[in-house]
Amino acid sequence: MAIKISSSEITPEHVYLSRRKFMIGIGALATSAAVLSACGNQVGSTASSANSNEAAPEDIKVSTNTDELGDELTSFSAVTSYNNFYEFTTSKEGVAGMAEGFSTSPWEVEVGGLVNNPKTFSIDDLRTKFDQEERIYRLRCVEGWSMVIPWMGFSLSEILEEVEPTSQAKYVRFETLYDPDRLPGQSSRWYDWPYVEGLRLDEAMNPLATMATGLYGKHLLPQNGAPFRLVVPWKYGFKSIKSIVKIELVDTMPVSLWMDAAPNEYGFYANVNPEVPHPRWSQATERRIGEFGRRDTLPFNGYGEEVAYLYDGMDLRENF
Ligand SMILES: Nc1nc2c(c(=O)[nH]1)N[C@H]1C(S)=C(S)[C@@H](COP(=O)(O)O)O[C@H]1N2
Ligand SMILES: [Mo]
Repeated sequence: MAIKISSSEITPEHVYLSRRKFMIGIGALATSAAVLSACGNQVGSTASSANSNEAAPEDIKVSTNTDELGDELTSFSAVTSYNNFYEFTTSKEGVAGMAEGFSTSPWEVEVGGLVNNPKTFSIDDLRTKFDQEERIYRLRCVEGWSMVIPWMGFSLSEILEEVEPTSQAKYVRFETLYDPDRLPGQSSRWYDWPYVEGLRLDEAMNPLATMATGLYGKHLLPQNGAPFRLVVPWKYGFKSIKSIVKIELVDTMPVSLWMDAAPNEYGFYANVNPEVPHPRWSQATERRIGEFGRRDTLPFNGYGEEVAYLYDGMDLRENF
């Protein structure tokens, strides 16, 4: 079954930027209008292989076909062919092709900053030192679409316990590989590369905050953030930063790539919240890839029991 995703249902994250960035963009790019409309067209095109299992390899393994709410897993082919990964391209259907052959070995992840015991892990360390579990989570993109993905990985807290944050550490800052030769999207001047994301330390210590090394029982493919990415299931998908090379404990709130690009649109917390619209569209409903129609978006993406305590007493409209 092929599904169509129309541009009216899915608004791309990248089409509008803050006024400041927009002015820089116009100066840098004489053809900015053409670039914007080209991006719009790409998003409106068909995700032809989404939810078709035809291309699924033999070795994909899952223990169950649903998540804890009974929602069906999104097909392997949709999870690996409809992606946001701007280091390759802003075309969701284009990422997999562009990312093919991206080399992830050797790969090292430096964990340091305000810690007693800084460490550099190879990807083999990360796959063998920490028990890899299947973790089935919903991924809700800020654009209004979602998937259910069977990740392989372990809690971020396990790495943090190894490096021992000091009492000054308040936030965790993550960085994607910066290498424009291998990640051609990093030549785009619209964004301040590398991709950066962050969590408050107590959010990072919540067991749902996951470091993923695989999905469907296989190592991650490049389009999904190989070899090592963050998965924060209660926050919009852009917090789940891909292809991480650096994790740093810091004392001030990190500025993410999206906060830098459009601070009025993308906040630090980015908790999934149907009651707080994005400035340009509602967040009340979402399109589950592979389904027709829309379903209601759940507060904290359905993980409120596990995470709502983190925000007790906070105004989640102000801290969006
Ligand atoms: N480095 C990096 N990480 C990223 C992105 C990106 O462009 N670059 N896109 C984010 C967005 S917007 C989403 S919705 C998810 C998509 O993850 P998936 O393609 O594995 O489904 O990755 C997030 N992590
Ligand atoms: Mo996203």
